[in-house]
Amino acid sequence: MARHTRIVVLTGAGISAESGLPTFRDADGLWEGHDPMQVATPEAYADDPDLVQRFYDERRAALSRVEPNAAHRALARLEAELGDDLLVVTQNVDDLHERAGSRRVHHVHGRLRSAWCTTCDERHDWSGPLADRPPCPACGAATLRPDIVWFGELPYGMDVVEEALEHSDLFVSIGTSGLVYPAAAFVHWARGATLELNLEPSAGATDFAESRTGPATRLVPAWVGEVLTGSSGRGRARGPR
Ligand code: BV8
Ligand code: ZN
Repeated sequence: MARHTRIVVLTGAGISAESGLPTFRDADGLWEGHDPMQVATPEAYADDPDLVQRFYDERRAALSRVEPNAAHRALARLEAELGDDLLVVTQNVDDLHERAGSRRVHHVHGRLRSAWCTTCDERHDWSGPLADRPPCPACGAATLRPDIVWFGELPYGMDVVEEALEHSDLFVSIGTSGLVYPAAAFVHWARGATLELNLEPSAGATDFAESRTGPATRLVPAWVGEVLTGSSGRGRARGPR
């Protein structure tokens, strides 16, 4: 591989689908009959905090019933080779990237296994429920909410993402429908080559120089193999297909 290639990978729910976690679009899109988009808002939390806490308590509990898959593991392998030249930016709130061995993972929409105290603003690694209003380990207040970015809230670390995309030689989007912003706009922030790996072309497929379709557990290890053996995989230079 010539000059070291700086790669930014964006992942969405599709990369965790084959681990058994429902995506937003499938699982008939409903949670207990609620549109997730309706539960994942500060307004919903103000109106019915128990409902929202239960929504996230169940998803947090479900994490212990699933494992990372070949796509997560392939990205961990790539990080082992590329080190700081790879950054995984994920919309997912699950911890499967980290459990597969990835270290350089940036959760733009938060993490299920983290609780945020709205009194002292501290964040705490958390694996149990929150619906029973446990006290904050720092200030004791019963004001722990899921450390999740809800619709209408500013995603985490947009400056980190913008910086990484500006200096990236390759931007790869995996398992995302490209319907939620600002993540869906990252392809436009990327300065280098662009590649989409998705079960079906996403809403932004034509914004990518190359778009491959298929399951992540097949596409991602194959792409990582190409990068590590230097047989391209570094996507085509910019510009629509
Ligand atoms: C903000 C945490 C402003 C919660 C999430 C511009 C235009 C239009 C709308 C907006 C806009 N700007 C802002 C908005 C509003 C909104 C938005 O985008 N709405 C959409 C619905 C139109 N955006 C926001 O509110 C954002 N905040 O803009 O703040 C602001 C500015 C200043 C100051 C204050 C505020 C915040 C958005 C984040 C919300 N939180 N998640 C939780 O998880 O419960 S978003 C959540 O939904 C996910 O994190 C993810 O981002 C999104 C779901 O998308 P995907 O992950 O792509 O999943 P999906 O099911 O859609 O698709 C799965 C894909 O995988 C499919 O393509 C499928 O084909 C593929 N697939 C399936 N199986 C496989 C596979 N691929 C490969 N292999 C497989 N096996
Ligand atoms: Zn506190």
